[in-house]
Amino acid sequence: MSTGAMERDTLVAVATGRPDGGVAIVRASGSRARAMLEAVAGPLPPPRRLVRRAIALGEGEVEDGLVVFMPGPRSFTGEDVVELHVHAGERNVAAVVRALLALGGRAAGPGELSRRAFELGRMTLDEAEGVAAVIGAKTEEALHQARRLAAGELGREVEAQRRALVELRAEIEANLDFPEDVDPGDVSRWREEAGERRAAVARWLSRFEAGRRARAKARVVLAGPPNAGKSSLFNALLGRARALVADQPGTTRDYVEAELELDRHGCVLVDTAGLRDGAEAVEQAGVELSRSQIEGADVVLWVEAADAEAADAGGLAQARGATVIRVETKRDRGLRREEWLGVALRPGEEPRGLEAVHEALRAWFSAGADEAWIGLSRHRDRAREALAAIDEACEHLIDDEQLELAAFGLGVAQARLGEITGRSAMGPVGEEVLASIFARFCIGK
Ligand SMILES: Nc1nc2c(ncn2[C@@H]2O[C@H](COP(=O)(O)OP(=O)(O)O)[C@@H](O)[C@H]2O)c(=O)[nH]1
Ligand SMILES: [Mg+2]
Repeated sequence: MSTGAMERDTLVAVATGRPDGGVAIVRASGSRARAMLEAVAGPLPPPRRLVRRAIALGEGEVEDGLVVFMPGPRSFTGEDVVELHVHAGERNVAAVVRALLALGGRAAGPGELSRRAFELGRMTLDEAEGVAAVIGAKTEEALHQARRLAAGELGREVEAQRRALVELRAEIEANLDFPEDVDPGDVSRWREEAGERRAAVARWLSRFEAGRRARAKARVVLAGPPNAGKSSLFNALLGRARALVADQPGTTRDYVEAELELDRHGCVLVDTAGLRDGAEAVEQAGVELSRSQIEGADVVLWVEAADAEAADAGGLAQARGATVIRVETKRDRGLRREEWLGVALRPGEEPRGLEAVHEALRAWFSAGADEAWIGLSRHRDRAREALAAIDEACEHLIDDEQLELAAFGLGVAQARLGEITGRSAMGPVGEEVLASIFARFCIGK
């Protein structure tokens, strides 16, 4: 559209999801938004007030809906925004969208509205990522962290460190013209200051894993020899009979998945075929699947029965970084592995020991949960780079001879931190990065 140089085209998007409910919201953002609203629904209502209007869709078609006008810059995008709340339903919504497009709008792509909000200074990049995370949250804890991110908690913390680096660098640079006049006491003070910034960033990084673990939907894989009671434990943990249980070994061949929620955490519980060698072809294929499940596990519940000899636990070698929780089943038949958790899940009897297994899983999730850093992996990567640059700067903060290099290192660190919020004049975020972040958003956001 060839409008004025500063003028952006007006985006039109359905803001509500699919499958739709009773109401759908069609949103328009841009310089033409208010004219669009006037054209379809008459005089502009007072700002931010939802009013009922007859919405003219062309060819005499009229929709009865609610409309709201949110003048920029106090709107989601920072531009004039209008919303039409109409009856949901694919055809009806499409008709409303068509009417707005006919008035000079352009259909928005994924994340385009959020991107405008970022470009017009309504949101920082980390906050926009927080909004996307709220929408994508699969567990309560993920939602909780996402809300904090969207509210700017991470950005403020990062910005405080970035500002401190800016000040430190400015102080050092003020001395660059006459480095020989620099007081050695100043150099060691600068070094100390840089060390504090370093420690703050290192602390974020050390808490990243705890944050990721707390919000992730972990894969908890039940594994062990055939007939150990894996499927029985799987069903008992879920509280329903999902997997087949039988007294002949080799019953479970494919792996079976089910969702399990523990407090604010979610996990995918996976029951697998018992590990043994020399089974016939189909079962052997199942054993191979088990091994790859163990490989992808966050937690392995390794199961052996109290009435069985120690099994070959070689399969556990596949459990890369996973935490292994050992459970002895059939405790009603004896006790062989005292230090393991124990359960008795005799068919038809009250299950015993389940709570301890749930508890062990909860403990895994909440390990360091109060310590959780809400940064996403993009934030972690930039923080790592900032840390390396501060380290480099520290190496040069030994005497008056390398101050320029030290200042340079601090500049790099400050730019990397600036990329987290996208607000730094020193570290412009590249188009590619922006495109990849906003492409993950949904249309209408
Ligand atoms: N007595 C007793 N039998 C159990 C227990 N857990 C499982 N079983 C029985 O052991 C057999 C194998 O159980 P299953 O869960 O299919 O084992 P899987 O092959 O490891 O999946 C079935 O007959 C179960 O009823 C238990 O705690 N006590
Ligand atoms: Mg089984």
